[in-house]
Amino acid sequence: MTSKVISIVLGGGQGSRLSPLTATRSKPAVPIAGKYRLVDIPISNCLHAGITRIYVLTQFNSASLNKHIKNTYHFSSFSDAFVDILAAEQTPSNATWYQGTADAVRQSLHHLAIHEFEYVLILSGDQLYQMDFEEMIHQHIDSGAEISIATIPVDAADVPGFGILKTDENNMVTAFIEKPKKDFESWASDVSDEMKAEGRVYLASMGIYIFNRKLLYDLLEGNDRTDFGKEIIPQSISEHKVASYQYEGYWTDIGTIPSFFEANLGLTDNIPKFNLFGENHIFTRARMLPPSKISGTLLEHSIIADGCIINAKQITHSLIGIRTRIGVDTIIENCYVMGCDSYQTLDQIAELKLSNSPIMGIGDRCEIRNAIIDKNTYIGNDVKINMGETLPDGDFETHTVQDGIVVVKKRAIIPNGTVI
Ligand code: ADQ
Ligand code: ADP
Repeated sequence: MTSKVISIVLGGGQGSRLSPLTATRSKPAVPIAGKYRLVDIPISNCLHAGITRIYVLTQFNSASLNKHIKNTYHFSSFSDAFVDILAAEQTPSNATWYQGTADAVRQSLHHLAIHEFEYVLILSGDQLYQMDFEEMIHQHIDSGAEISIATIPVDAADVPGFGILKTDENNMVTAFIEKPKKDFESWASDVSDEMKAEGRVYLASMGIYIFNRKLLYDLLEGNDRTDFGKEIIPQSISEHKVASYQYEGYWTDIGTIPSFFEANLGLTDNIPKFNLFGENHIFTRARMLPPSKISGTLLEHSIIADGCIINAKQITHSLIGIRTRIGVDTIIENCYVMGCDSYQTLDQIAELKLSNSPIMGIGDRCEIRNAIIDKNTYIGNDVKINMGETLPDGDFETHTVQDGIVVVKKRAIIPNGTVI
């Protein structure tokens, strides 16, 4: 059945919620878990389900996204599989960026038209989860629905961030409200005892939809509705057969700096909620990197990616991304260090040291806490980040602070002895 499906990954609007990580790259290209990119998550879920025709819609193209997709997703020339990026483009009929999720899909319909398919699976590009789309497709077909929405029970605190819906005894959606801010008690549903015990009694849309081909065209063509959550879905409930596909596994938003940070650090738990080691692992680019070399470091609850050279004193509850270099006596706690795109040569390093300039990576005797360090940064010696009182929010030349999390910007140079 999944051979009749085309998948569309919504790779992000103009939103700056992941800024400054998205300052120079498109959202799907944001690195996650030390060696992957955000887009690898929905793509891997599709591939595990046998859905092999995938479009990634993004507001702007970045070299890193193109390179990543091109170097990662290779298929036999005898198959019809592909992962293609569709960046918002100017065409004679459209001069602007995608106006919203539905508009993004509308603008890509002419690319879909050349394929044979019956169902379109629409996915968000900023969620961490492992879901069996094959089962969802089967349920969609068996129920005779025209639209299916993946749903998850959430608690009252989360309700204002989601589309909330009600279902009948056959799991058909009877009512939908996008992100209600107050007075939503009557939207509680009858959920499993386990969910009830956690106070998760509201059924939220996960922003994952299956549409029957014809209906999707009917809903998008000849109008200018821009959004699925605000317009298309609420307006479809009374006119079409809309099913809920309920999911109770781990699923989390990674579209904001705090949620992105928490989801990444969560991977260092003893038994993480998201399993990188299981059968449904995440695909990514196979790089020819050397193994990591570590000396004199006390490592606790940390993930170290390939190609690192680490001489730190202590790394606790942190992820260290590919090709990271960390100097002696440095302490790193609660950090996601994304790593580097290349190594500096010994000559380059010697030259920088002569002029007392930081070399790529993290220097000696640093202390860094609660931080995301973007790629290709030069953090000098004796740098202290977030070691004092909680910092107020702000945007500075080399870094930002949001909810106490310092994000050091890509390619930032932090001179020796800096205190942030
Ligand atoms: P949100 O996630 O808040 O709510 P939205 O901002 O529309 O909705 O984003 C959905 C996905 O599309 C995200 O991955 C986003 O990055 C991407 N996106 C947004 N605008 C885009 C654009 N112009 N071009 C390309 N991609 C774009 C939605 C639903 C809710 C549901 C939550 C679940 O509207 O009903 O509860 O998802 O997270
Ligand atoms: P990212 O989104 O990962 O920060 P960029 O758009 O900066 O990526 O880089 C695109 C690609 O260019 C990287 O994946 C990397 O392979 C390559 N690259 C970047 N900087 C260098 C460099 N100094 N030397 C060699 N290759 C580089």
